[in-house]
Amino acid sequence: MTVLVTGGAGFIGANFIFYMLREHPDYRIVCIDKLTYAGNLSTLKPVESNGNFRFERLDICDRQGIYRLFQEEKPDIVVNFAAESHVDRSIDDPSVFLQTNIIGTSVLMDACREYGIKRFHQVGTDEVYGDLPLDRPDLFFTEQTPLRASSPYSSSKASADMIAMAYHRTYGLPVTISRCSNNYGPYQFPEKLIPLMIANALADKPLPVYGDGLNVRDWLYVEDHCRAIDLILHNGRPGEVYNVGGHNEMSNISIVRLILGELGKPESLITYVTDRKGHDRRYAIDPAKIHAELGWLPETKFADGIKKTVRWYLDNREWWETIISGEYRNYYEKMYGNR
Ligand code: TDX
Repeated sequence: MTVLVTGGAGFIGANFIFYMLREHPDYRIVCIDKLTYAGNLSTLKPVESNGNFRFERLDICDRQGIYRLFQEEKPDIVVNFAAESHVDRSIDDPSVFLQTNIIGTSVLMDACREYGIKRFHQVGTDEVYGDLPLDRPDLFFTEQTPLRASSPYSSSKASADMIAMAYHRTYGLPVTISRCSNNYGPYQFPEKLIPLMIANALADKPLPVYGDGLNVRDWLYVEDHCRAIDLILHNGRPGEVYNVGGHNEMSNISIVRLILGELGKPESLITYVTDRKGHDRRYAIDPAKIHAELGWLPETKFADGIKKTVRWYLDNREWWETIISGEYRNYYEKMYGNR
């Protein structure tokens, strides 16, 4: 079985590769990644000498390159993690989001049509459903919730989902889609809430909380997400969407306080800054379908997952300190300098 993993040098893709090589030691994993700012080859160091692993630097928008790779590798399964994923960057400049997330996905699926495939899995996001109000804790996103994306990022992901389903219906491509809630864990790029707050707290820098800090996200440990995708690949039904999330809603401010507590840093570091434009209020997944059909439930409790994550960032300072000392510094200045 050959699995092509796109975006495998990014946070969730890399964790998925580790998971698959561990759980399916007889599978061949071919990873492609454009190596944008968010993709880091050093992340894949632990598997680079594994005989069942191949890496190639390749953009999913590069049709010729993708077709050549399909000819060479004849993948049985494609799992598409490759995406521009940071909402704030998409507000600053949507164009690359549309290019990679929409056009790139269609190029991959064209290659699947051309060369044949057992499964094309699109890694989606709960953000395609828009947001829920804070005062209706009884509401959750189900697979039937209408798409109502708010940001350029989430609308590009919603577009990709619709195109994937169109390829299923029109060409019979065996497509599945997962829509997961916010992930956290090792190797997450420090522009995202949890690693950014850990890095700032360790440097005694202000922790920039957007708006009133009461926005709610539904957090899932990355390995639980990887297991969900593995189950969908093997037992999920083509043409189906599976929501993935663990009923673990938390406000941003409570996460920030928890991180400060873990690190023994003072709450005086918390700084409220201008809100994100169009900021989604609350995400909350109803995972009933994946639980009923595939038996999936999250295994890592948030209290344990966040401890493991903080520990990982403490033990792997070189990984993220290299990142925040480079090009990312310009981004940070631009986003937070005058906020
Ligand atoms: O500095 C910050 N301060 C802050 O208050 C940052 C970076 C974020 N926030 C808030 C905004 C959100 O309410 O924290 C929350 C989480 O923010 P992000 O980490 O940027 O994630 P989010 O916008 O929720 O989107 C994430 O989850 C869904 C991923 O980035 C997406 O790729 C995924 O699809």
